[in-house]
Amino acid sequence: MIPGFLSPLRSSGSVPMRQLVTGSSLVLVLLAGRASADTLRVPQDFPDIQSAVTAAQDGDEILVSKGQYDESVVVAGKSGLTLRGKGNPVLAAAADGPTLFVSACTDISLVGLKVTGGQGRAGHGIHVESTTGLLVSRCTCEFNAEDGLLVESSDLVTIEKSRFLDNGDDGIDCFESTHCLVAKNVVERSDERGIAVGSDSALVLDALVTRNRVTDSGLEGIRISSHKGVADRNRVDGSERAGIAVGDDKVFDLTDIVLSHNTVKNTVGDGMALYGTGNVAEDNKIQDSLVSGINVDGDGPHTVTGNKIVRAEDGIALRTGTGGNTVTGNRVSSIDDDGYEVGSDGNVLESNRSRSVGDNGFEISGTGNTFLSNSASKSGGFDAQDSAGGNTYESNKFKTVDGQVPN
Ligand SMILES: [Ca+2]
Ligand SMILES: [Ca+2]
Ligand SMILES: [Ca+2]
Repeated sequence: MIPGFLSPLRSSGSVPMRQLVTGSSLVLVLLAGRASADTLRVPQDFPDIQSAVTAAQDGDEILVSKGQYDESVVVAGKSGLTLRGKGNPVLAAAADGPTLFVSACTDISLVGLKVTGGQGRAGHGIHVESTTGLLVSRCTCEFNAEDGLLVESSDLVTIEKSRFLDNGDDGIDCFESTHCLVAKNVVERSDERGIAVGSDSALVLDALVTRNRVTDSGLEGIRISSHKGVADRNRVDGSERAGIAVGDDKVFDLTDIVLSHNTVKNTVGDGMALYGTGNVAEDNKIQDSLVSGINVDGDGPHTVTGNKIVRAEDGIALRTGTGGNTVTGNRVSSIDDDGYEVGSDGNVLESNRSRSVGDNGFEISGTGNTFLSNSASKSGGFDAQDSAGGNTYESNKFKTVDGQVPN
């Protein structure tokens, strides 16, 4: 279930931003108003990138040849500008602050650049702010003190086919920005999050994070906060917190976020964590989580369906939050403690399976829950144990039961 709101972005992931924003009459008028866009060559026509940027007019392309450029570049107030590297030129910061700073621009493309050495408290590789229409494609951002790429307060952003390695904060951080497509990137060894998309306000993000490979993140592999976002078909391996998280336990104003068809492995925290209300985890594969495969918290009702979880402390945990969640068609196996731990109230669990768990298949301490057509086998403790009572059971396959579970 991928909401349709992203279809214009999704169908054009590799199309230059100029085409993505053809709805912007401003861009078309500017492009049509010149006889032809110029190509400015660095270092052939201009000794450094900054002097080419300063000279560039709307619609120009700056072609940067192979080599290392020790500069911190500022692109401000430009429209329709492309910075294209030929032969993987390296842009290395010359001062504190971001290596490449893009501010208040329209329709900017950054293609084929390696950006490194961002220093100090604002030492991001690429920092983009207040820009409409951004394409970052086939770039590498590595060894920057802060984020590899920080995009703030911007709209219509495509980040694709790029690499974000060994950055001191997040690999990719889209903050207070809308219509962000983050696709087919490789993100490794971020000190904090691999990919963060979010807002501190109630911003509707319309974000899609898809087909990225995120490895060895110091906090969450992927984190989405605020409203309306999708993480689909990503592969996350190795996170010190959750592999993929909707917000965290401090941010509860989170809705309409879908995590689907992702593969998550080797998390020190939960495989997936759902906070907020009205979010979805479906058809994910999660293995080797040191805490829960999926941890469901927040105000509910969340939907957790069709997930497969192997090797975790608990399979699916509904131990906190206000409950009211729908949990259907999940399979958990080779779990250290409980397959499903249900501590909150008013949840519906239907057609879930638990197999080979150290303690209970279904461990229930909440009330007002409904258990329908679930099954458990090879439980070290009981297939189902209810220490609270006040729950409804129908058509479950439990061989060993304890407490308030009917025989
Ligand atoms: Ca950050
Ligand atoms: Ca447990
Ligand atoms: Ca237990």
